[in-house]
Order: sequence, then structure tokens, then C-alpha cells
Amino acid sequence: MGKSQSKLSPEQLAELQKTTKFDKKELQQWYKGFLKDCPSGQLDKQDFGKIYKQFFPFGDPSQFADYVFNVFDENKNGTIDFKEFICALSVTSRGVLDEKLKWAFQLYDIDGDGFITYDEMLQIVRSIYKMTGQMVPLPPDEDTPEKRVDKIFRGMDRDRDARLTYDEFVEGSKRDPTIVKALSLYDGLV
Ligand SMILES: [Ca+2]
Ligand SMILES: [Ca+2]
Ligand SMILES: [Ca+2]
Repeated sequence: MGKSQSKLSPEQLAELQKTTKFDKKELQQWYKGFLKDCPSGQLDKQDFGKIYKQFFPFGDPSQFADYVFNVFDENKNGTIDFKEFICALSVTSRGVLDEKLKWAFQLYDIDGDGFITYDEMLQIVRSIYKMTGQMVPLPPDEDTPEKRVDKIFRGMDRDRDARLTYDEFVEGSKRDPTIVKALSLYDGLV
């Protein structure tokens, strides 16, 4: 592998300006920061977990970081390159609601079959509870991952088949802003 350039080329910049919501200056700054944390230009699961650990020193963010990693790693080659990184960051930090929901759906739909099962949501919610620990006091009907997922499914699973389609997920999220709020958990965390 050749030595990484310290700046994005004009072609790379032009492409990323089209695919993200960042301007030239921001892209160069993010690129510089990315290379500083990750000189090889390829972020692996372990590095990614370390970044999360800085933000949640009292909880255990390792599982949640793994799930997020899998969404960032769009071509599923086991590492995150700058393009994958900046595109995901653009959606999670500046995307409109529909883009954020699409991203969140990918996160919860762990096996990528187009449905979020009760079990998939439980795995993600458990990893979020582990990460945040008891930083925020929770209402009694949400104080365990199971209760929280029960509540989400009561609100979202319209046809009661114990799995959520993309449409059920989007409609439910628009009715229940706490889902979208949960998304902001990883806003700006990378
Ligand atoms: Ca990749
Ligand atoms: Ca699934
Ligand atoms: Ca359903």
C-alpha cells in the first residue's frame, strides 16, 4: 500500500462534496484528523472501539461500537476508509430525518434482511444500555432493555408480526420522537 497523501486530491474533494453535506474546508479538516487518528487510512474495529471508549469511559461501548462499525463499513471489507467515514458522518450529523432513519434502520437490522426483529432491536438496545450505564435516570417502563423494546414494538409493530418493516419503523419514529433522540446518541461521537 502506498503512503497516504496528507490532503485530498481535487478529484476526491469534488466527489465528496457531491456525496456529503460538508464543504471543501471541512472535508480537508476531517481528512487531516482522520489520518492523525488513523495513519494507515483504514480504521479497523479495534480503533473504532477505542474512539467510543473515550466518550463513554464509565460504560462499556464495545458492542454498540461494533454494530455502528458494521454500518459505517459499507463495502463490508472489515475496515472503514475515509470515504465511508465521512459519508456516514454526513448522514448522522447533517442528514435530514429520512436519511437518519434509513441509517438507523440499517443499524437495527443486524442481518440486513429488510426487517428488524424483536431480537435484533433487543441486541442493539442492550448494547446502548451497557454503553451509557446509568448516566440518565430512566422512566419505570423503560428501565430495562426488554421493557424499552416492548414499548417500541407496541408503538411501531402495526401488524403485530414481531418484526418491523422499514415503513413501520419510519412511521413509528415520526410518531415517537424518542427513537430519533436515541439516534443522537452517536451524533458527533466519531
Ligand atoms: Ca470498508
Ligand atoms: Ca433483520
Ligand atoms: Ca410488523
